Amino acid sequence: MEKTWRWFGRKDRITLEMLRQIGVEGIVTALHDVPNGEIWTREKIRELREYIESYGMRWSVVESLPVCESIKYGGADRDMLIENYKESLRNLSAEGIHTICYNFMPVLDWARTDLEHPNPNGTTNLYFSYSEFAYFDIYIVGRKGAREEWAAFKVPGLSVERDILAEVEALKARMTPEAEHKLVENIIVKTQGFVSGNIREDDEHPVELFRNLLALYDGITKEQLRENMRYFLSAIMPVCEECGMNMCVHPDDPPFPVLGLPRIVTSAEDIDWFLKAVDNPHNGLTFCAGSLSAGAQNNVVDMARRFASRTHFVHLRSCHIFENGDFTEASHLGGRADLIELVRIFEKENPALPMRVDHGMTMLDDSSKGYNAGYSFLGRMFAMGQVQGIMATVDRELGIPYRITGFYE
Ligand code: DNO
Repeated sequence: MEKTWRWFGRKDRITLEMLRQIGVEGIVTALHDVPNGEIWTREKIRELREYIESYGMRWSVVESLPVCESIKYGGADRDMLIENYKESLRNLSAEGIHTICYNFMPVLDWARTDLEHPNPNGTTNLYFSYSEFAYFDIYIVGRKGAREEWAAFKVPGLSVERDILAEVEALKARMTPEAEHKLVENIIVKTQGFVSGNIREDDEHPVELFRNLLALYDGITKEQLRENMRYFLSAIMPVCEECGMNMCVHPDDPPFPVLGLPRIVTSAEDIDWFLKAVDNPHNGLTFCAGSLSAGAQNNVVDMARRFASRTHFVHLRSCHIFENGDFTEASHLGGRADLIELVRIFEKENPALPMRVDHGMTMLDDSSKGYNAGYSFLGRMFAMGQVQGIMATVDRELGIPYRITGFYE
């Protein structure tokens, strides 16, 4: 696979010069300063592409070309927004970029409750706790019907009994305003802005904004959301065919419904649905092993075998699910995702497939640097080293040449 790295543009503290030294071949990025829904112009795309190329790398993948909420819930202006999307696709293709990662998650791009959960070795990782999430839902957002839903809650994919409401009350007894503020920051602020999500770090009333966003989806069922995804994909496929664009949807993270919102890219059944609903090779998947492995229902290796031929982009990361269903991000050599087997599957399928190491632990100096949540430098570099080792070993096994970049050979 092509070794790529998610880079957040010129403002990223992690520079292209640093990435050149650690074996990165391709860059995954976006025009983060263009508001969602606006057309990405050729000039802006070219300027960033040339900057990346001046460091000896290429712009391999766009992550993300965001799909506006209105396209997701089927608002009055969706056709206009889809036209803009098509224009951006044409412009990207004219500049030689042909792989587009996007998501179809309503409101919240991804969710964690703790961004600095300690590992036994003193590093930290991202963490998802059901009871903290339920507390946020019931007591901070105050969503109608939340309490009833949590009363009937079953941990997805596991047969463990859990009285979430009792856990939420226990949390409430020891909650402080600071801890409450932190929960808001973790769930809807710090994880969102930098990925072109709906809420930015400087929004003054994030919870209010969030409630308004949730309201847009009143009455939108899973079936309706699926229809809206089918509508969007059918509309853009002719442009994708005409200019050789590969669309690859990112799975929902975490892969289960949250806050009463439907989620439609969570499991093998879901993936099978959207691939068949618009059965075109340009309609494909970002195989995010981390997001998929956070769902106990998912056998990630089986899914990779099944969907490899429609996978256009790979995210390598792995999750550990605790007995009560909470999950955290595991070592890239451990957890549920079996990255060694995944590398074998994808290297056999297509050695040119772009792959990036996803989320790394925060280790050593990382914590003082203020990196985006999940996107540390040393932790990700450590994972990148592990993945390069896996790739070199698997490639030798398979008789595929492994590319070492930056050294005399
Ligand atoms: C989080 C990322 C997501 C992803 C988008 C793709 O770390 O994996 O924000 O980039 O969902 O559209």
